[in-house]
Amino acid sequence: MERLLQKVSLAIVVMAFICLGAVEQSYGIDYTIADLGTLGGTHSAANGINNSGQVVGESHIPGNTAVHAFLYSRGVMTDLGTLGGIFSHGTGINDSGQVVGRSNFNGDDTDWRAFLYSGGVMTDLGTLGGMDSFGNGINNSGQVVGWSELSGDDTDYQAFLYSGGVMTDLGTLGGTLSSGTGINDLGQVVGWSYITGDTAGHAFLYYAGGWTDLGTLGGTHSEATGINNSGEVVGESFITGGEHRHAFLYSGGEMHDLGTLGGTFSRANGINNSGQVVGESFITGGGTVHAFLYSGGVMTDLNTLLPSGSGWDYLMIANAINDQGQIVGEGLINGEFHAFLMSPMTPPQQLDNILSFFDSSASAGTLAGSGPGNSAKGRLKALKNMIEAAGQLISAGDTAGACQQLLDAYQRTDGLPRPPDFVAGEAASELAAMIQDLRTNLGCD
Ligand SMILES: [Ca+2]
Ligand SMILES: [Ca+2]
Repeated sequence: MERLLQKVSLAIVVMAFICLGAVEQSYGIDYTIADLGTLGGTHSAANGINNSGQVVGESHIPGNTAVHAFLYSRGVMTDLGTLGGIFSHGTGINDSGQVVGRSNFNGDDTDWRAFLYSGGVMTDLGTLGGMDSFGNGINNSGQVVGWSELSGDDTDYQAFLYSGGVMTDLGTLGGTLSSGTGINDLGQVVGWSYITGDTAGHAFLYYAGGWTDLGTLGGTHSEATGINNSGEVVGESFITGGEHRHAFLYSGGEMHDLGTLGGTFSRANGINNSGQVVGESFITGGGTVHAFLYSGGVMTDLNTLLPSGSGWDYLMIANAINDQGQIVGEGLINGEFHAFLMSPMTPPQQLDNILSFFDSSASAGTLAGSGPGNSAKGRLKALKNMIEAAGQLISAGDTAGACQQLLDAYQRTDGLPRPPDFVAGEAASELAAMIQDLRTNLGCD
């Protein structure tokens, strides 16, 4: 009888543990987030990031009289200026710090040129014969893709590849219009193109003269926005029924629907070489866009990964992710939409963050030792010792030891009776979640 009861109570504990895990939706990595500020106006947005953490985008200038491309590097946002017109936008950056984008060039705000910014100089890449061109993507060889008008002004345009100082018309999937949106280090280009008869626009993959129609998720139109060095492509497509658009990931010759955060719309904007995808999605029905990260088969609302007390109202769009997992986009902070940079913490940073949270919560009184009098103080100190010991094991490279130490610490904060918790208070459950995140990041389970 006693054995049976033990088994039953163990089962309850195990079930409670599983339920807690499900509710927490622990992603495993804690993040820091930076407000990149503006060039003096009230709005900015980040569109691209390289593997050094340099960011490009666009920002209003003082007085909000214009929008200029910016380059953000080591805490400083630099105005890249324009080719002579009013507006410019930075759309992509490679690992050498070369920036691609578009700019007005002839004094007004109706004509555009693709630009390449390199070594402090912004260069007009010209066109395929018409007036306007847009630069959308760049790879580590400095090859640029975008679209250009073929003749005249505000007329037909097609995808171009700019390589070695020469702009080449890539053509189309059979229709009249196309646009290049991304290029990887192998020179594979993605974008969208009208198909024969101009009855629909489809996402495409172009390489060395060969075109692949990536199809759709069942609806009429699709559009690719990015490609990584494994040839995995992301974008958006109308789904079956034709009414709604969903983010897609094209890999292994198939287009996969990434779903949404709960609403009717999603769109993928970027992918890194680990296959992590970022984008935007309605969270309910047809309203309120939130930035998402899709990783390991799961789409996560980036807002659930914000550090507590970050000051951001919400993160609206994620536009790019680099190979370190750093994410850039646009969110609302203090009543203004600003460019953001989210960076995953390493395990040692995560552990320092846990200790800071521990100390600030203890001094604020939201975390206290459990039990009466001196035993409460002793338990609070004992738990901190356990977390510090885990930090020493991480530094020593003993991941298995750190995992065990962190499991012991977690079980003394998890709200479950066995083993008894060492701490209580409103911060205890967040502390438990942070410890569990670190365990996930270390690959403990
Ligand atoms: Ca024009
Ligand atoms: Ca416990």
